[in-house]
Parts: sequence; structure tokens; C-alpha cells
Amino acid sequence: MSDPLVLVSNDAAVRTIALNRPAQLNSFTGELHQQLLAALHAAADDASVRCVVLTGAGRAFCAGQDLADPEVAPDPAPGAAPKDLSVAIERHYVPLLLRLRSMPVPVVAMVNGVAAGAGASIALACDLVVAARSASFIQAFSKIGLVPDSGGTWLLPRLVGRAQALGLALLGDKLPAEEAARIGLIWRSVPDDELAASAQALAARLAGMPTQALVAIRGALDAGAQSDFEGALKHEAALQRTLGFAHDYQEGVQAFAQKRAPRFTDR
Ligand code: T3D
Repeated sequence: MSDPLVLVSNDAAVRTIALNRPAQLNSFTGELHQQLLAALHAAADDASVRCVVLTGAGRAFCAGQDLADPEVAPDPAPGAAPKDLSVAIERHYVPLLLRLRSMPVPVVAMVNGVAAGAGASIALACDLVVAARSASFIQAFSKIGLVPDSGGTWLLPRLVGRAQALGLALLGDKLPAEEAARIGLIWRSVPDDELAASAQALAARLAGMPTQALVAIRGALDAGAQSDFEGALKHEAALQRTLGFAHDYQEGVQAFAQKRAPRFTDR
């Protein structure tokens, strides 16, 4: 039986999902897509999971699309028809990115090595990105004649502004993790030997927080970026209305009054 292409492990309420094609730097085939999407759906459906960590096995986080995969690789035979890349994108990447951005729990990208092409976009689509100091981010698309995909064109300018987004996307240079943190592309860069402990501690902390509020914050920031100020005020009011009815709000306020740690349970 062949090795699973994703490795799934649990530590209390934190589920870690590792891409597992290390010899190909965890680049995506259709089969890896299927297994990752299934793992994310399973985490979303499991009420005991309160935070997901996404990482890569081996020395890379993810090198994006497997460029040798017959689904997308150009056929070298003379006269062969070019492939319609939008088919693979619609089939695999769109559902994956929509799933990631709509997870009912926070998602931490634990970037252990290079994140290139769609691999970079997937990391950046997570809620918080913690990267090892030796890791890097590469908008590899322009080098093979493509545009950033998997949400890259949406994410990059929102994260770092148009000037930096264009520099990264046009040139496709390797951006070291420390520089990525400095320009605001990611949350933190940490020493390599502290990556797992840092990312898991962050995930455990998020898992102990009010999940519905965290997910609403993600959605509100995305919505706020596309609305006017008054629209954002109204959206915030609607969210506070919903969250104010939830148990976690009652618990948070009671815990504050009683000078104890809260025990959040909603999901
Ligand atoms: O096509 C569509 O559906 C459209 C969607 C596109 C989405 C995308 O993600 S497009 C961008 C695709 N990714 C890339 O262009 C990145 C290609 N990889 C690299 O540039 C480099 O490998 C890295 C900079 C990521 C790492 O460099 P390095 O020197 O550390 O490693 P390496 O020696 O290049 O790679 C190690 C092995 O992984 C090597 O295999 P080998 O020679 O040991 O058998 C290499 O071929 C393989 N590998 C790395 N990236 C990919 C890959 N194999 C297939 N696809 C890859 N993307």
C-alpha cells in the first residue's frame, strides 16, 4: 500500500495536517489535493478540533503544483494540444482555497521550508503563518509564464500593499522568512529549532479561545476590506449581536468578573 499523502495527528484540540510528498517538495498532484481536502473537511466536521496546523513533511512546505503531473504538464509530442489549466484549478485549487478560508476553526500555517507557487498562496491563505527562519516564499508563477493563483492576486496586495505585491509577483525572487515577517507577509519568523514548539503553542492558545469569535474576526476583516466604513460598522454590529447570544460571551464576561481563566466551549 502506498504512503498516505497527508499525515494527520492530534494533540488535544489541535489537529496537525502535514503534506507528505517530501521527495517532490510536497508539490500537488490530484491525489494530494483529494487527501488534503478530505483531511480539512474531517477537521471541520470534528467538534473536538479547535485549531488546525498545516505543514509539510521533509525540507519543504510546498512547491506548488507538481509540474510533472500529466494533468497540467505540457505534452512534448509535436502538435499536441495545450492543456487547459483552468480545469485543474477549478477542480482542485478553488475548492481547497475556499475550504481553507471557510474553516470553522483558525488555521495556522507552520512553514518548515520553501513555499513556492500555489504552496505560497496556500500558506498565506491560512489565518496565521509562522515560518522557520530558513524557510522562504517564492511567487514562482511568473517564471513559468503564469499569474499568481490559489488566491495569490487577492492575498498579496492585501497583505503587503501593491508595491511589494508587484515586486514579489513580477520578479518571483526567493523571499526569506525573516524578510516576509518584516514586510507583513506573514505573522512571525522563528529560529528553525523553535518552529514546531512555537507553532504548536500558538495553535494551542487559539484552541483555547472563543472559536466563533476568531472565525468571525477573519470574516469581518475580509469583508471590511471591501466595504465602506459605515458598512463595516453595520457588519460589526450584526456580528456582535450573534456573538453576544453565544455561550462564550457569557463565559468570557463571567470569567473576567470572577478573576478566573475562561473555559470557552462554543464551536
Ligand atoms: O499548472 C496548473 O495547474 C496551474 C497552477 C499552478 C500553481 C503553481 O503552483 S505554479 C508554480 C509551480 N511551482 C514552481 O514553479 C516551483 C518549482 N520548484 C522550484 O522552483 C524549486 O524546486 C524550489 C525553489 C521550490 C526548491 O528548489 P531546491 O533547489 O531547494 O530543490 P530542487 O532540487 O529544485 O527540487 C527538489 C526535487 O523536488 C526535485 O526533484 P529531483 O530532481 O530530486 O527528482 C524537483 O524536481 C522536485 N520539485 C520541486 N518542485 C517541484 C518538483 N517536482 C514537481 N513539481 C514541482 N513544483
